[in-house]
Amino acid sequence: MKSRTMSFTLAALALGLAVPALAQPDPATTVMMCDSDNDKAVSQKEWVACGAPTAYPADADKNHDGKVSADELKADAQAAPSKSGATASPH
Ligand SMILES: [Ca+2]
Repeated sequence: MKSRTMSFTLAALALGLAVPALAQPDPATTVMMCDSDNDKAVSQKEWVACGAPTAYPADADKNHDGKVSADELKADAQAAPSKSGATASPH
């Protein structure tokens, strides 16, 4: 029973360590890395193609143009920090 708990803890730790490391790039970097057609925004197709560690943030697409810009990602991350994997900070 104890070893099962330990395994779970290690798995959770591994996930906790891996995901923030990949999710950490700021919105501008994410857009720069995933924007393959250089329109300064990332479509769902581009998002998936660049292997983003989180699901495409469709709800960040505030102007509903089918892609998310760095500004939209930034606003979305600030609205829900836990969703992007970012650690909540006091500021
Ligand atoms: Ca948009």
